[in-house]
Amino acid sequence: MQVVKYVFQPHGDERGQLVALEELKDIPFKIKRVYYMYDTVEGVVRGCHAHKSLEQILICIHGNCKIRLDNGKEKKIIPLERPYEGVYISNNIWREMYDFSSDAVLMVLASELYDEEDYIRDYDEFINFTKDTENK
Ligand code: T46
Repeated sequence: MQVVKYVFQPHGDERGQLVALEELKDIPFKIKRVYYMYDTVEGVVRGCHAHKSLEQILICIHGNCKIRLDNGKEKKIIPLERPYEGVYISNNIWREMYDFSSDAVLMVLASELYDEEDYIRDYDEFINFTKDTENK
């Protein structure tokens, strides 16, 4: 599985750092939604689902966390530790977010509006969905 990690350009000067993200330029899709999670309780694992069509970029803009990606055949762990780096997650990938530092703020840029119908929350269903998609 190829993991696409982004390193964004910080615009630093004597005042500090600034990162700007533009759709279809820095981000490979039109951004329809932004959400973020914070105050994540120690030991919690979030996510544990896949999406049928959603694409996203995850950026830990403060603190750090880990992302486990699984395409049904292979798993990869991606640490997010810097506010100028992000990981791209396509559809059809099981994701889990864990090991959040107490100060972690995980921001997500998403290609679609929220739609519960797009979620696959059962792992066996995810495996069947990936097989069906491969056979098409
Ligand atoms: C994903 C990972 C990385 C909304 O009302 N609107 C939203 O846009 C989102 C994302 C969530 N919600 C509600 C639905 C739940 O009642 O917020 C609550 C928590 O959502 P969820 O349990 O889905 O959160 P995570 O952290 O397990 O997953 C989220 C995204 O849902 C998901 O798309 O890929 O982050």
